[in-house]
Amino acid sequence: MAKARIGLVGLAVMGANLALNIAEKGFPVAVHNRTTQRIDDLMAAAGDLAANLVPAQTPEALVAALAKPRAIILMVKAGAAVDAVIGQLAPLLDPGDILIDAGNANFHDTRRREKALADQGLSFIGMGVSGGEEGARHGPSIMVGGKPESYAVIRDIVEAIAARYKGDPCAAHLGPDGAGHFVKTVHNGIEYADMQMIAEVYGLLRDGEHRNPADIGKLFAEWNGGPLHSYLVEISAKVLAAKDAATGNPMVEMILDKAGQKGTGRWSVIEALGLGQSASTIEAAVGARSWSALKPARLAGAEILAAAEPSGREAHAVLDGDLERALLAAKIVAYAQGFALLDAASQEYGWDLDLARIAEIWREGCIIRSAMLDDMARAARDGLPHGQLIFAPEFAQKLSAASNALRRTVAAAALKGLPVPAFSAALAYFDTMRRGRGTTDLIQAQRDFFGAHGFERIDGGAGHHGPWGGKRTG
Ligand code: NBP
Repeated sequence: MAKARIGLVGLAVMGANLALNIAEKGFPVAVHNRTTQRIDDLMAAAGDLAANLVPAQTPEALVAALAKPRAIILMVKAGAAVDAVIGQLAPLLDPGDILIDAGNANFHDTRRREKALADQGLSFIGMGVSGGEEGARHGPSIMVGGKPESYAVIRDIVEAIAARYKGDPCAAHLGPDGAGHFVKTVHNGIEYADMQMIAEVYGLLRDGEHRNPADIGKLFAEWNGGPLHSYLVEISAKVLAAKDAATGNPMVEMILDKAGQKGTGRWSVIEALGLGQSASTIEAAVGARSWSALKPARLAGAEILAAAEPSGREAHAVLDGDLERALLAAKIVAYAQGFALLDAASQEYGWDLDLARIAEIWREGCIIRSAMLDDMARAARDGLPHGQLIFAPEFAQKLSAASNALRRTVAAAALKGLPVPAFSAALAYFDTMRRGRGTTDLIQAQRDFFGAHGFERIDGGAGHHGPWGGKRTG
């Protein structure tokens, strides 16, 4: 058999499906997995596509099966597994060969690996892949970071396997070293916020309006036909309609309310803070998942804090129309914060990220695909006023029109005693950004009082001190 065009290591859910996708697009792909049973399983399940798969039982066999320059995709667990596989493969490769990490790596690791491999004459591509199992098999969104000349070697394969939006592949080379993995991280951060906001709507309807899951699911299905059209709203409708086969109960009610997280949401928040930003909607979503893990404490809290049950007298019903607009407004803020974070990182690391292109490759294939992304791409192409998506005319108008619905929703939630951390964060950001004058004049005064930090005066000049005198501590 002729040499394979590309190799793939790691045949769990994502890797196996990506291998089948590559094979289906006509590229011979050599496949390897540490536990070799997975290789046999893939070959057995591949059907006709097995003709384009080259099983390699060892790393040596994998390398021997590849045409030069060799390109090998790693689709193993993020973290130590990636370093382990690189450690096995790198000594077997020649200068000019390319390793491509397609897992959810922390972009700092990607930058480190790129440097280390460059010293050995090897190229390293950090490639974020979104779309889950289905996306990997039939077309994910692919965010690439690395040297353009390395990407040129695999570009035809990447574009062939990616999702398409009206014919345009949802794959792009976005910048050097860690740029692709950073964009994937922020994608996941936005995903966290989007999922949390949808869950907040569910909570308000379930606990505030006593609606059943099937009914709430129908509402999401309706919304999916309008401006909220998105993969996450669509699957939420399906999830809420599903029944548990064992009990006949709504499936969602049989699921323990404790969510896991693997790191990308948290990394978005950490990076945002490190860059002097606050992606507060993402932070709220990450925090909500952490609180969800405190199940025993929350059960205890329900007893200990029972006296704090709100009277509910002042609370008004949350209207479906308000919720739809509130979700739209909050989602715009989450995406805007994500884009602001991308922009800040782009400046910090000199990546020159094209925000419009990023929005374009998120239009299909990825988990946050939604009708809004095409409009966001257009707004970013036109240039974001002050770098803010929420100031782009179309979004400023949408957000302003929906803001009172968001306000009523957050107010009703507060009066009913129902937590809506992501909605609240979105509203606070919106209200902060629409006020020219904030309250940090007092903070500056406090800082000067105890620490002689000095402040700028509104009538000019920095380094002023207030007339507080006395003893300063600090
Ligand atoms: P997992 O993240 O569960 O990783 C399992 C794979 O890693 C197996 O092939 C396993 O080999 C291999 N592996 C491990 Br663990 N340690 C290894 C080591 N020391 N040496 C060699 N191989 C090792 O698989 P996944 O869910 O398919 O995800 C793969 C990557 O894609 C991850 O980075 C994930 O974050 C990312 N991702 C996942 C999704 C999703 O929806 N699942 C979506 C987008 C991105 P073994 O079979 O021998 O144990």
